Amino acid sequence: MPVAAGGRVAPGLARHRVSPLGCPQHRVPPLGLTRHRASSRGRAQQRATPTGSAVARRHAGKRGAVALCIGVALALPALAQAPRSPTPPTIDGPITTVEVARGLDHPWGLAFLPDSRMLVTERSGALRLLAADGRSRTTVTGTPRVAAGGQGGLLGIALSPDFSRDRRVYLAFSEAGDDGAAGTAVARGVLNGTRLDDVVVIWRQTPKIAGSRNHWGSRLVFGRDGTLFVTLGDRYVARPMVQDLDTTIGKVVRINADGTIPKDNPFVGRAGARPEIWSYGHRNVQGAALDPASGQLWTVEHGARGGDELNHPQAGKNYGWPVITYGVDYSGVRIGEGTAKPGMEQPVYYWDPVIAPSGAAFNAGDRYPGWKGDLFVGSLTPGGLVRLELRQGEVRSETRYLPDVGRVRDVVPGPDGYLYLLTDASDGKLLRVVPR
Ligand SMILES: [Ca+2]
Repeated sequence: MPVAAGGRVAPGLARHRVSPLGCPQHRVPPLGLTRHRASSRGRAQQRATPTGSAVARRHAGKRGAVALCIGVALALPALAQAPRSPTPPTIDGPITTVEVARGLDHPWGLAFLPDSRMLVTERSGALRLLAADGRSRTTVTGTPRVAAGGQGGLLGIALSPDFSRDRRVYLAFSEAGDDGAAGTAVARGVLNGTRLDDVVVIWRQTPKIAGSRNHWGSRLVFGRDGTLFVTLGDRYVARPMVQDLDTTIGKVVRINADGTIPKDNPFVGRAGARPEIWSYGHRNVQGAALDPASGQLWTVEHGARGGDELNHPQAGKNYGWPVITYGVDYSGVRIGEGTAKPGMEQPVYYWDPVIAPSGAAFNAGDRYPGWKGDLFVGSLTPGGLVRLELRQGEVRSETRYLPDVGRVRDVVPGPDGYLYLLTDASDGKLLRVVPR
């Protein structure tokens, strides 16, 4: 397939699936796609040209169903298609890792205190406080009771932007409800030595869902204005609620640091919509980071098979799940209506095969020459660290590193300018990423 060397994304040549109409997902050769600069997002849009349609017709002539499908597609206004990862090979170098700590039980989230000690959440429910050198640790008491199991437990963590004064720690976790139901929730408390005081749940996903222990989302990211983004999942069995604005299933929400609702949220005052919703149509967002240059939110989302996505969620927009997606169910069954639909956003970029992304961070430091401003994403499967070079809101290239590091659950910049990783294992590690 048309993959440029070195993982460079070949604009307009990425493999595309026909069609916006929900026709069967026949793979077709490149349709002579051209790119048009999106007006507001700076993102490329692509549509079939007459040259492309000739290619398409030639191909489609092989099968009547395909011809019909493409013919109908070309007769309608073109819909944007996102660039697909060229699936570059994982390379050994120019970075490696130094082990800072090990013996962490499925660590999920990492936050650095101002004195360089580290808080690490473990999925089973423990919050560990590690010395700056990683060699000793204590368990923080007073943490909320979590519904651990499946993918759920103690998950994302963030410190208050004003932590040095208020000592507040924010935790995302799976919270039990009635009759076996559970949902993602956000608690905050005050770190006092090795104890969390004044713990209060400031926000709860609604409704709580029974019959699933998966898809909790759960990254916490503070915006520059002090509001808190909480990324969520579709709870696996609640897919029909993702497009329903009266739930917070499959949403990114934005709340104030005390759990109240920012007055400038996009659905404030709209009947039948939850006012905390920032964006919707998400499947399971386990990576999120604020671009240090723009202050805007970027998210990385677990898709179904072939549908992992990089998004740049904007206020009030619909990111499509489960109506549009590049993925199919792991059973092979199609999902939704196709890959594009008016009123629904395309991802900035998607992965097929998937990388099972978890954790994302922009590199703002100077430790890695030439990589300033790049977005790093953890991969659970196949594992390792993915670097995305971004340019004007588009992915310019993708490179994959650390072939032997295993499942990466979180990626966090340290106060020393290095990136730190958590690996997802019963003997999970905290690793510093260093140039080789
Ligand atoms: Ca999407």
